[in-house]
Amino acid sequence: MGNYYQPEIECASRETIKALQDERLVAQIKHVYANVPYYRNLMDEKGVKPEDISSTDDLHKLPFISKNDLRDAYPYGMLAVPKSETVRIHSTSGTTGKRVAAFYTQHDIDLWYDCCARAIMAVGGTKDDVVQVCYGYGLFTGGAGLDGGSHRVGCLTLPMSSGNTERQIQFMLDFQSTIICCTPSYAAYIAETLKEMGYTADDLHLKAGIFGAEPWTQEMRRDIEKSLGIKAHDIYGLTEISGPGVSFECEDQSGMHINEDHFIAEIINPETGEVLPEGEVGELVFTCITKEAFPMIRYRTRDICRLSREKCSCGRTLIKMAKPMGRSDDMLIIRGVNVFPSQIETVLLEQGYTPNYQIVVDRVNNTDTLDINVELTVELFSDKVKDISAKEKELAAAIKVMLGINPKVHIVAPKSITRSEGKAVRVVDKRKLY
Ligand code: DLL
Repeated sequence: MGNYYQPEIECASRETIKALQDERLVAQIKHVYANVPYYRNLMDEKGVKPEDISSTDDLHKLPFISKNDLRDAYPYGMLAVPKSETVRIHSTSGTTGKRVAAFYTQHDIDLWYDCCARAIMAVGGTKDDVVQVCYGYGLFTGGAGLDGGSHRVGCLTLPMSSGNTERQIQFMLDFQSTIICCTPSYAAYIAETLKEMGYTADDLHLKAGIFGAEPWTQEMRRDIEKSLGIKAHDIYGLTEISGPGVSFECEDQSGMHINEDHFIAEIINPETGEVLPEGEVGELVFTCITKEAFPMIRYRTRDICRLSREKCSCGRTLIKMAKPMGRSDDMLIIRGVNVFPSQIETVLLEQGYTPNYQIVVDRVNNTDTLDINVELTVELFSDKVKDISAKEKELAAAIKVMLGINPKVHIVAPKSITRSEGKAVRVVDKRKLY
């Protein structure tokens, strides 16, 4: 028997889930049509009425919405309940344009925490665990979500937030934390600091990590697992759809189970909007069927991945999404070639480098340039300039094989690339300045 939080849903038959989704979708569309003029207009423009939606098979009739709609409707234009019914706001960092604010009723918060509790139990969490939450607290959803989930499971919760890395490690040692939650790039930084402080994974009591909020590769997973002595699990979510826990990885570590009783997932062709058959790679779209305050309908996430209904060894029947390879708007087009930063990360880690790297794209004389700065590791240390330049060439050649274009690799001094305590900034695209 697996470690489930709500087995009646997590292991439900397809028919049960489909029936639940049908019923909830119909009610949700009535709710938004009646209460959100912005949606009503979009549906009217497309000629769809709530009566046209009788099951998930009708989902394709509904209009998409995107971040631009949220920006247009900012701050209160998408609210589907009276303001007096809401109890919380969370928000994105808003680095590109206006921020996006999401609202929650108490019921929305309760369901969100349940989703995060499922994620914690899926990595083996029980009330005997000590969960150290090192995602940021505040407007970011990471801290609040995993904190709420941890309480639901009954774990002893350490609400650390991110940063102050030596203190994180001290608490980890003192309170014998067993589960750690943070971004994968911060987990790598914690592992590096642990070593510098003279400790090894054996000094810790950690058994599992719940890492998400940014793309990370399988190679990075293996690195973190080794350096912290844990099993590293992925977790996915976005502020607009509640936060972490939209989907979560189980012990099988083969993709993330989507909480389908709350969110319906579709994969579309990002160019045409056409719904793609299961198994194809495309843009992930979510419809929230239980949200009261801020129900996103066919929300385009820009995340690129694929869905799979293959049977999972954990016993859960919830559909799985693959690790998103990046956002369509993070994809770089360099000399006409599509490049995801995660492809470069794969090569760097395979070649024995650390996940401390930076990608710089520029345009010189009308030609795109790709420069990759990566830190020299102690193991690869060499003080001969000749050796360094040979290593740079070797790495550039391996990246060329992966991408099909030639980068310029610069091996830089250890610790010279800024470490991340939250979401890592991997790419500097100077072309955007023009
Ligand atoms: O990052 C929510 C979250 C917090 C998820 C903690 C997991 C853990 P936002 O700041 O709104 O919300 O960013 C959402 O981050 O559209 C993806 O592009 C990316 N993302 C989130 N999780 C993953 C993941 C939170 N596991 C955006 N793998 C999403 C890859 C991820 N990308």
